[in-house]
Amino acid sequence: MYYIFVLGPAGSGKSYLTSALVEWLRDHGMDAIAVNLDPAAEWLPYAPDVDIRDYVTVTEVMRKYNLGPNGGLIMAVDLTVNYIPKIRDEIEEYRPNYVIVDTPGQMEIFAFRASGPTIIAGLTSGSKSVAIFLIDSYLATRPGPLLSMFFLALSAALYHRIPQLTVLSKADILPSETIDRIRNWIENPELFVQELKHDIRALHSYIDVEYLIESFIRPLLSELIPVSAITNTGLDELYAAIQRVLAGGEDYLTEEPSEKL
Ligand SMILES: Nc1nc2c(ncn2[C@@H]2O[C@H](COP(=O)(O)OP(=O)(O)O)[C@@H](O)[C@H]2O)c(=O)[nH]1
Ligand SMILES: [Mg+2]
Repeated sequence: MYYIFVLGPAGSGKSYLTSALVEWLRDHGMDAIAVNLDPAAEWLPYAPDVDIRDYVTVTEVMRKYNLGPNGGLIMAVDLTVNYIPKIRDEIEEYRPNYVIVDTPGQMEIFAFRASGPTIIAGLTSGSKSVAIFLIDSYLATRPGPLLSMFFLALSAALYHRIPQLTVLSKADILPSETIDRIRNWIENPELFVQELKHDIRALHSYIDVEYLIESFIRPLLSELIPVSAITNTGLDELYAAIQRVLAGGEDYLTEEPSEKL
């Protein structure tokens, strides 16, 4: 059983990608289940097989503890830790090949507080896992906002400590030349730095951007995989990258049958 955690800022496309990835895996003959860990989700683009909202919802928590929406979400995510054993039991009953985990909309509450990494470690103990960090195409066309997203991706990886892939989500909104330009930035950071210096003039006078990129961002971001959850473009490339992390490039489809024997 392999875990895939879908992470990214609010609105970056986590729930849509969860939906598309589960469908894609099923269409390719694998048993995949979708787990919703967002206690604030009102509507999801997929039917979750396992759902934290069966145990905790933000509305209940807000009422019970007299909290506003932000306090309610923090409390609800913290309370999720108590339900890990139950959620694990539910997941194990399905005996899936892949468990795709959709995480709370507000990633700072999930990824940057103790409860998020505790939930990830508690769910995956003994299973291989990978995180997919989504960078929204809307924020990737200019070097400045893209750099902020790189930092966010790096910060998330430092907290959860499982291997992480970086995805350019909603790639269908960008022309292919723009995607090529962004990918070129990743492959040639000196180009990225040049354009970044035009984009954020104030930055390079006191921060050594080349050093930051080469030392911190490049090792994490060896590739940026453009994916669309609307057209399904890039899901095959994403799957190949997931394979490289989880199964060392072996074709899992033929190497290891479903545990449902
Ligand atoms: N064009 C386009 N829009 C998308 C895609 N994925 C998600 N969206 C839109 O982005 C919005 C936020 O997506 P959602 O998955 O709910 O984001 P989340 O908060 O990260 O879970 C939704 O209203 C979708 O319509 C995509 O691949 N392409
Ligand atoms: Mg969502």
